[in-house]
Amino acid sequence: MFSRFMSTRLQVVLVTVLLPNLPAVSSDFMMQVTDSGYLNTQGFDVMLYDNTFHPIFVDEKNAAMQMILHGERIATNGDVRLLPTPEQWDLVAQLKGRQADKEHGRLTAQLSFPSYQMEYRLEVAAEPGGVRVSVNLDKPLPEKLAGRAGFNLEFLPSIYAGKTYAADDSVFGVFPRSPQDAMQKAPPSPDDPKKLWYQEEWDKAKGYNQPLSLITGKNITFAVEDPLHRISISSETGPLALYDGRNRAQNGWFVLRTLIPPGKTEGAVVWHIRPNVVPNWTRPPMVAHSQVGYPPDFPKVAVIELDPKFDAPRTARVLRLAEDGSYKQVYEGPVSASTPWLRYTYAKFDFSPVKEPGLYVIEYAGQRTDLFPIEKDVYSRTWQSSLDGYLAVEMDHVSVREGYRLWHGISHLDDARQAPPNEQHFDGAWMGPSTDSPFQPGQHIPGLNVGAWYDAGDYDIRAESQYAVIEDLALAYKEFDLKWDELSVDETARTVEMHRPDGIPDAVQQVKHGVLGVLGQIKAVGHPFPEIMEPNLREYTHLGDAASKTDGRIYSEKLGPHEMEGNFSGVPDDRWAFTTKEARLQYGAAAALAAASQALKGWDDALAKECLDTAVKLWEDEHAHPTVIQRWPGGQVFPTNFAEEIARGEEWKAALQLLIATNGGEAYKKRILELFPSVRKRVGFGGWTAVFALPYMDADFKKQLEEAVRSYVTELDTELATTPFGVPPSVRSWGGSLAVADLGVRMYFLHKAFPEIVGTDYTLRAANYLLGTHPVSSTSYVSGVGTVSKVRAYGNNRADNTFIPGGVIPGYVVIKPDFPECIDDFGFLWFEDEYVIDVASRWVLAANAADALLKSQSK
Ligand SMILES: [Ca+2]
Ligand SMILES: [Ca+2]
Ligand SMILES: [Ca+2]
Repeated sequence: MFSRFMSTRLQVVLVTVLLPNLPAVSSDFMMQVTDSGYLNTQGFDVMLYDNTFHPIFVDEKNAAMQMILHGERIATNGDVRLLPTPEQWDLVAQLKGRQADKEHGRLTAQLSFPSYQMEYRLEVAAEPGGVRVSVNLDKPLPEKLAGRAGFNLEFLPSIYAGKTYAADDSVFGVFPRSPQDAMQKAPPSPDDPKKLWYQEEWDKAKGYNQPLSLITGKNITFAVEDPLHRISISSETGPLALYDGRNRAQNGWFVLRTLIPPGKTEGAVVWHIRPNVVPNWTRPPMVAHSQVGYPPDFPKVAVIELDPKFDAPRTARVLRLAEDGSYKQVYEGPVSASTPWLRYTYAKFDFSPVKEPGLYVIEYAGQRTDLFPIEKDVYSRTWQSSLDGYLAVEMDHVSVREGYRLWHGISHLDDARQAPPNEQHFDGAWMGPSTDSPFQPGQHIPGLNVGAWYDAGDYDIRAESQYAVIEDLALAYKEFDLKWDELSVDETARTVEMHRPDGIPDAVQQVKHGVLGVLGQIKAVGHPFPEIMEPNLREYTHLGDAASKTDGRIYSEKLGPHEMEGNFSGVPDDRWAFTTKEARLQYGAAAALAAASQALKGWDDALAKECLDTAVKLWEDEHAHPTVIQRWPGGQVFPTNFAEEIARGEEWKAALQLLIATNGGEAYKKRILELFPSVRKRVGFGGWTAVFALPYMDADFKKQLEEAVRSYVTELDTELATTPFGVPPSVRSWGGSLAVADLGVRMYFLHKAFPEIVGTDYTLRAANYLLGTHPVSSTSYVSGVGTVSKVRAYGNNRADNTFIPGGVIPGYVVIKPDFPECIDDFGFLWFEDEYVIDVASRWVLAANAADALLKSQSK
């Protein structure tokens, strides 16, 4: 078999590395099962199925057996898989149960592949110096799975690429920076269970190839030279083979694997894992601070994240950088007592007394932070990249150029074809039994190739995020007089040029770009609709210039697969339009268009009028002929009351924007009064926007809102007091940046309306959080903003391991049960790294809010 003999390019001579004086290595530790149910020794943890594969996205690189070594999650997805390098949608086992046995120091999971009648027990047991991992089958391996089922464990490429490996003391090499392996056919067996249609289609399109292994052996050590990441694995059963998952997909990891042999049941695969655990290792403290710095006369509080076992000094110092490059201590102050949260504890260092403008670092426990300024107006340059950088790059149906660089050409000129009824699509898109559209399934719908933004790290157009961006930017323009102009936008020529002012505010041009997309849908099919989405996974996974994703020509079934004729081609690569009519979108679009009409006034009066007229019409249509609420994206039929609640929330937004846009229209005012009793019960969830109605309402309305805000603030303070950073913690499966930006925006407007009840600190805290004062690391979540920011992120250029200026990442998540994670130098975990357009637009608002508070208080 191809492996070490053909990989001569990887056989490098290991240079003797002179290691610094490191503590002796402990090899006889014995791990214990913690109260929260995983195996632990100081410096090393093993979890088993605290995190499961995702029901829709399947493999998120956060499931099954996982290992955390010296504070980093080095390995994931430890379980039986049917391919050497499985991808996102490939088959995973079903978890039936799991136990943590404290007495025997053992984690167990019961699993099965029902379609193959294969059941087994995965066991991870403490043994001196590491763990024993075993796969124990109920019955011998089904014949169909011979040579296919094996135990896989995936290692994080950002740690191991460029580091060494050694096998059986005879094969040595370096993990490659990019995948370099020969591929071989790995066709499925004809009686494999049927996959979802789009998976089948994609598998066929890609071809059934798998990489050959880099090396094989019975004992393999990774990162021989690196005491913090060195780990040895030996197999008691079949050989270990190391594969590079990136040969198949850019988000692949390095996979170590042993095949399950035929005929065996108990102990079919047995591994012994021996990490190098530095004795008494403690995680260095992480000093979280704002990467853009602090204004002189405002509170300055760094949050210090501590390993509970770390001997934490009680004071920290602030040093000022002089122009000759020397550092001079200007302040030393106490560090507060620390409070526990998840696996770490958190202390605060208040250095508000430091006020002199300058460049500073915080020094704590022998380490220095990144440099940050103290100066006035620290927030004044924090949001522009999100508007004229990231959101510009996301503009669909135009080309976007920056200096010599073309970010992308004119994309999706062939939008879009009518999606068929009853279409269950990937990524949650779904079409019900009726298309609600005058077009035939598969027919081209003209007029959809204008405006709109790519939704996130992918390229679809999703209604809710479009509306949110339009509303955010329209509000930002109005509230903060956002005249920033660095983009040239020509919708007729379909060109956008960065760093080239054209006399029109960029916020206005972005709002216009958004409404062109929304109006295009309404004009084409009669109503706004949920989604324009790639037809297949090959396009969905496309990375690179979106203009090359489709051929830009309208599909014609009269043409052969390689034929083109004028503007038509025989390639069915045009995106699908999911055209369901839904109440939440009728109102959502009305709200966005009414908001846009206010921003466009004076810049494009005809379009402003069209926006308002269309919004009024949507409102009136929906009131005269309410859309039956019966479904939700993804096709699930949600409880009526939930769908109803969502629709009423959108109706509230529409009423509010129409009230403002019509300067107090009676119909909207009446509806606002009807909805208000329920809306004021959810101040934190959109209810706060009632402040925008105040100019049109009486004193009683204001009084009711004031009472609601008063009790909301009490609740919020109690809730936030339990968190180390004073903002909503990120405890779901996707990082919580949006919730924090939203807090910043919400509390700014509430402060303006009720300054006696709501202070300014929430908004500044929210901004400081996104700019670095958060768990895990002090890296700014706004790419390119601040001294150190996230520069490997899940934008559509992620294959280049890079970032889009102004994109805002979701930020840390909690790897269950207690490990907060946001990996700095890796951008392929969507739940930590993926930019989404409405997070960027919310940041434009939140950052301007912080800036405005600063300016108003410095006067
Ligand atoms: Ca998407
Ligand atoms: Ca402009
Ligand atoms: Ca096409």
